Amino acid sequence: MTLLLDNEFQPLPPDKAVDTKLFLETVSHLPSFFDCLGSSVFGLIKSDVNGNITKIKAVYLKDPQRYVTLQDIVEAEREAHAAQWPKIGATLALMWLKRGLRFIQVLLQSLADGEKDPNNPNLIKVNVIKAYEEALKKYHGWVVQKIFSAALCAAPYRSNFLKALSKGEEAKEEDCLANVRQFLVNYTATVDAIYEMYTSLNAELDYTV
Ligand code: 0SG
Repeated sequence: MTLLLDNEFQPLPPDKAVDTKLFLETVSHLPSFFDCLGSSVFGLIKSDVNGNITKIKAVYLKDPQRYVTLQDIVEAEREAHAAQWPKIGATLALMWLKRGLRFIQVLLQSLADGEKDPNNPNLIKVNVIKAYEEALKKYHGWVVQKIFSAALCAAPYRSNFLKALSKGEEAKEEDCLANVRQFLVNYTATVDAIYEMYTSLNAELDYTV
C-alpha cells in the first residue's frame, strides 16, 4: 500500500459538496508526508498546513451537524462575521489550505505527465516551480518567495520523492506513477470543487503575505 493510496480522497456527490468530516480525516494525513522530505525547511510548511487543518477542525467540532459540508462552514461564517469575512476563521484557513492542496496537485500531475528537465531528469525542480507558479507565487511577497527558494534547493531527487510517496518501499517507478494518477482523480475533483465554491461565494482574496 502506498502512502497516497492509504489516504485516498472520496468521490464527490453530484452536487460536488465536500463532506467536512471526510475531508478533514483525509487531509489530516498529509502533513506527516512532509517528514519524509528530510529538510527542516519543510517543518515550517508542515506547521502552516497543520494550522489550517486545526482551525477548520475546531470550527467543525463546534457543531458537526450544522457543518456537514465545507460550504456550510463558509456560509455560516459569512453570516456571523459579515464585516471581516472572508478574512476570518475557517474561511481564511481553507482559502490558504486549498492553495497548498493545489500546489500538491499540480506537482503530482506534472510528475504523472512525465514532465522533466532533459538535462537533469532526476530533479523535480521544473515540477516544483510549475506548481509554485500556478498555486502560490502570486500570494507571496519577497520574503516568502525566498523561503520557497530555500525549499526548492532542499527538494528531493525524483527517484527518492517517488519512493517517499510509496513510504520508501522499493516500488517500481511506473507503479508509483500509476498510484499517483489514481490518487489524483478524486483529489483533483475535490480541490477543484473547493476553488469553485470560493469563486461562487466571492470568498477569494488575492493579498500577498
Ligand atoms: C517536494 C518539494 C516541495 C517544495 C515545497 C515548496 C512549497 C512552497 C513553500 C512556500 C513557503 C510557505 C511558508 C508559509 C507561508 C505562509 O505565510 C503562507 C500564508 O499563511 C497563511 O497566512 C496561514 O496559513 C493562515 O493561517 S490560518 O489557518 O490561521 O488562517 C493565516 O495566518 C494567513 C495570514 O492571515 S492574515 O494575516 O491574512 O489574516 N502560507 C502559504 O503560502 C501556504 C503554503 C502551503 C505550501 C504547501 C506546500 C506543499 C508541499 C508538498 C510537497 C509534496
